[in-house]
Amino acid sequence: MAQFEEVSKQSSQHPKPAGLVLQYGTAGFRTNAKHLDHIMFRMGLLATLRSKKTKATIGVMVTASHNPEEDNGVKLIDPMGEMVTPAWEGYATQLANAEQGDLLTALKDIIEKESINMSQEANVFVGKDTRSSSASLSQAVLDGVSALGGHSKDYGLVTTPQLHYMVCCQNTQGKYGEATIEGYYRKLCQAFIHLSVQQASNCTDDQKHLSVDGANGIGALKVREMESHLRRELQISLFNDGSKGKLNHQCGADFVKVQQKPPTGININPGERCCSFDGDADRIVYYYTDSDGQFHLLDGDKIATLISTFLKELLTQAGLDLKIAVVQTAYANGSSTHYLEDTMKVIVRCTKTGVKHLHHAAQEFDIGVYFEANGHGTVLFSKVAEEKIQQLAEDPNMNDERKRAARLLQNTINVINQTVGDAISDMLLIEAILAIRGMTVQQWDAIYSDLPNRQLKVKVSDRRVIDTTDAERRAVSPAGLQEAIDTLVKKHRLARSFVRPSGTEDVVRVYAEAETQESADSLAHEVSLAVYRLAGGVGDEPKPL
Ligand code: G16
Repeated sequence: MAQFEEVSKQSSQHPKPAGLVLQYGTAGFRTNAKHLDHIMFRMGLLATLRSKKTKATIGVMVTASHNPEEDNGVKLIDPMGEMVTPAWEGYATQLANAEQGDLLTALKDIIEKESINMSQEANVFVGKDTRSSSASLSQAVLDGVSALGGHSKDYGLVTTPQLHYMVCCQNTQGKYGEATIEGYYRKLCQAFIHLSVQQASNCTDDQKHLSVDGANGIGALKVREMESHLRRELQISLFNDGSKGKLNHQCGADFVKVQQKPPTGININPGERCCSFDGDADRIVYYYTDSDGQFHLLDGDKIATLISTFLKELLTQAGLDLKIAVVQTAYANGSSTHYLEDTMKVIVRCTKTGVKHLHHAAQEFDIGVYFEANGHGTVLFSKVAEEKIQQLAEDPNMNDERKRAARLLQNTINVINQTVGDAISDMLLIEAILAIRGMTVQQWDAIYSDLPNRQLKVKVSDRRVIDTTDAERRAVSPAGLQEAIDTLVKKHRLARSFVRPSGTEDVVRVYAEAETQESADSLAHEVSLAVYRLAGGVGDEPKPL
C-alpha cells in the first residue's frame, strides 16, 4: 500500500535510536528532548490511526509541562478533549519502542487489532508549548500525520487545555464552543464577566487585582492575549512572562507547591492574592504572604474546597437535587479530606495520580469536582445536570432566588473548561467565586488548616521496582518497604506517608504529613532513606532537611 511506503520513507527521516525504550507515563512520553524526534513522528502516526478509528479529530500536544526546559513530551487527546484511552496508551508504547525495521509491523498490528478502515479520513490538531525544542518536534508530529495521509491543523503555540478545548469543540460541531483561540477567550471571558456582575457591590479595584506567575511559559503569552477580553473586571500583573527567565526555573506551580515558597521574579505585597501556572498552563496554585512575611499556599485541595462549597450553596439555593463529589489523590492533605467529608458532607473519592484517573471518577457524578493537590483539576457536569440547570434558568414561573442561582450555575459551567484542568479557566472561576462571595484570600485560606507536609524525590536505579496499590497509598514491592513506612509513620502524630514512582520524571516521589512541620520533614526524610536503602538508591544518601 502506498501509505505504508510513505511511512517507511518518512520514518527514515525520524529514526529511532536502537535500544532506546520509553514508556507512556502519567501524561504521555516525557524525557530529554533529544530522544524524542522518532516518538513525535510515531505519535503523529498513532493519532492518525486513532482518528480513523473514532471518525473524529484527535489532538497531539507537544509539551513537557512542569519539567525543565531541556525536556519535552507529548500528550494525546481523545475526541471529547479527554486524555487518550488506556488501551491506546499501550499501543503508543508499542509503537514508540518498535525498532526501526519493525515499525510497519507494529503499525499493521494496531490496524488489525482495532480493525481500522484505512480509507477513512483522519484529522489531527497539533499544538506546542514555548520550549525551544517544540518547533521541530511538532513538525515531526505533522510529518507522521501526513505520512499516513491524515489532515492536520497546526494551532502553533497554545496551552495544553486550549488544545483539549479545540478538539472537543471540533468534535461537538461547535456545541461546546468555537474551535478557535478567539472563541475560547470569548466564551470563558463572557461567562466570567456575567459572574462578576453578580459580585458584592463593594468590590474595590484592589480586590479585582491578581498577580500571575506565568512560569516563563505559554500561559504567560496566553494571559496577555486574553487580557482585553476581561474588560478590566480582572486586572492582572504578569510576572515571569518569558521575556528573561528560564521556563519553570525557580517559578511556576510545581516549584511553588513542592518548595512551599513564592517563585522568584514576582513582587508580593503582604495580603495580596497571587497565583502560579505551570509550563503548559494546566495547573494553578494560589498563595499570599501575611504581614509577618509568612507564606501561605492555597493548593489544589483548597481550590476544590472553594469550588465545591460554592457549587453546593448554589444547588441548595436553586433547589436542585444533584449529586456532587470531590475526587482527590493520595497527595490530598488529610485536613482537606476531613473537611470535605465531615463538615461539608460531600462524597470524596481517591484515585491514582494522573488527571485521566480523576476525570474518569468524576464522570460518575452529576457534578464531579476533581483536583490534584498540585493544582491540576476542573469540574465536570453530567448532561442531566446541565439540562436541569438550563430548564430552571429558563422557567418563567420560577422565583427570583432559584432563577438567580440557576443562572450563576450556567455561567459557572461556561467559565469552566470541562475537558481537562486549565489554569486560565480555573483562575477565572476562582476569581469570580471570591468576588461573588466577597471573600478575601485569607478568608478562603481559613476554611481549614493544612496539616504540615513535605514532598521529596529519591533517585533509584530503576523506579519500576516500586509497585503500589490502594490508589498508590501502599507499596507492594520491594519487599519490606511498606512495613518500614508503617513503622516510621507510627513514630509521629497525625502522620501519613506514601511513596510512588513518578510517571513524568526519573525519580521516586515521597510524601509525608504530620502534626508539625518538623515531624513531617523528619518523616519524609526517614521514608526517603528507606526508599534509598530498599529500592536501589543511587548517588548520595538523602540528607536530613
Ligand atoms: C502530569 C499529570 C498530573 C500529575 C503530574 C505529576 O502533570 O497530568 O496528573 O500529577 O504529571 O505526575 P508524576 O507524579 O507521575 O510525575 P503535568 O502538569 O506535568 O503534565
